Amino acid sequence: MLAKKVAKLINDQVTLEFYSAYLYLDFANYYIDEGLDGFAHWFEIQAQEERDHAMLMRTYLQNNDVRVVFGTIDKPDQEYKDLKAPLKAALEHEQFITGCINKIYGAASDEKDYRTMECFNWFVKEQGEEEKNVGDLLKKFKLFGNDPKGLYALNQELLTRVYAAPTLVL
Ligand code: OFO
Repeated sequence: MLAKKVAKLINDQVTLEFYSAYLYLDFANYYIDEGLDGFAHWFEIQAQEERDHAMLMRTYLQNNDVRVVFGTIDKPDQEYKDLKAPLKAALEHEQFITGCINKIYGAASDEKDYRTMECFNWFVKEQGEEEKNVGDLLKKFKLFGNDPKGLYALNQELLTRVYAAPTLVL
């Protein structure tokens, strides 16, 4: 059985992962509107991964006999002042989510809940990857995004991103 505190943190995280998907789709909406289909595509795949995370955590709770209760998904209400703004917001959001995942891991560790720690090792690593991916994209944008040809090439590169299903086995 999972400790109540650990179960609640994971349950809340399910909603946050769905919010992450919603936020990234909002970024995609913005880029579609700006004519940047590659940037939109990149965030649509990102959103798919976030939905996967939510579903994995949901299944993990259910496998451990925890009743999952969905929370309210907040409205993404950001105003994007320029093309770089969603990239910066994405990095900040990933850093925030890393803090949430670390909190779950820390609570599991306090409870000597080795099963949850084992499962969340994957999410800890995944957050490292996601911070790097969006951080790298932000760097590229800063280098090439202000030149129309550079922006076009970057947009084309982002169109090639391929969705990969999560490797975590519960
Ligand atoms: Fe859910 O992986 Fe980042 O946020």
